[in-house]
Amino acid sequence: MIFLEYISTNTIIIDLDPQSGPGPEQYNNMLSCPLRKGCGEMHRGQKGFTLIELLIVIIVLAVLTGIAIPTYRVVTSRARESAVENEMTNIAKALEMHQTDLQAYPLTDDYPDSIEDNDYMENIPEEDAWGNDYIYSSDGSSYSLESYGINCIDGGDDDIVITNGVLISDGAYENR
Ligand SMILES: [Ca+2]
Repeated sequence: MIFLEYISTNTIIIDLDPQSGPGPEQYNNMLSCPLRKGCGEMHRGQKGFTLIELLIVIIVLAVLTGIAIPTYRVVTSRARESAVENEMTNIAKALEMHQTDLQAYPLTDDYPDSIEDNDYMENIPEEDAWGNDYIYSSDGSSYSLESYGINCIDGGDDDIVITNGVLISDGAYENR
């Protein structure tokens, strides 16, 4: 028979033979242990964390956090950029269908209505993954579709640009 008794937050007695368990005096000493001076102190031979060990743990956690946060940002930025490229590619396909059927791309002022009204694509997204408008311009014979990319301003290696069906600027990351 196993005798398990919880004495305090620091002491658990496991006694496989209740007949040989602590006597009344020992039992009372254990119960009063938290009240005795020095009871909670570390005994000789017991080891705790040293200040250096704690500092090492803190440094390791700081380094891991320093790696994890930038990595997370890169992963999310890359995912958004990839989504924008896919979206723009789908718009470009609709623009090509428009050009094939009507021998012209939609004029700047007719975009996106001319595509949606002719059923080349429904619900053309107006904003990219960063909440900025897609920039479309066309004179009918050629067009440019642009996202300002991660930095949300015109210019820089992060811009994503499709001109006449060709991806001429693919953003900050290599997504394909
Ligand atoms: Ca940009």
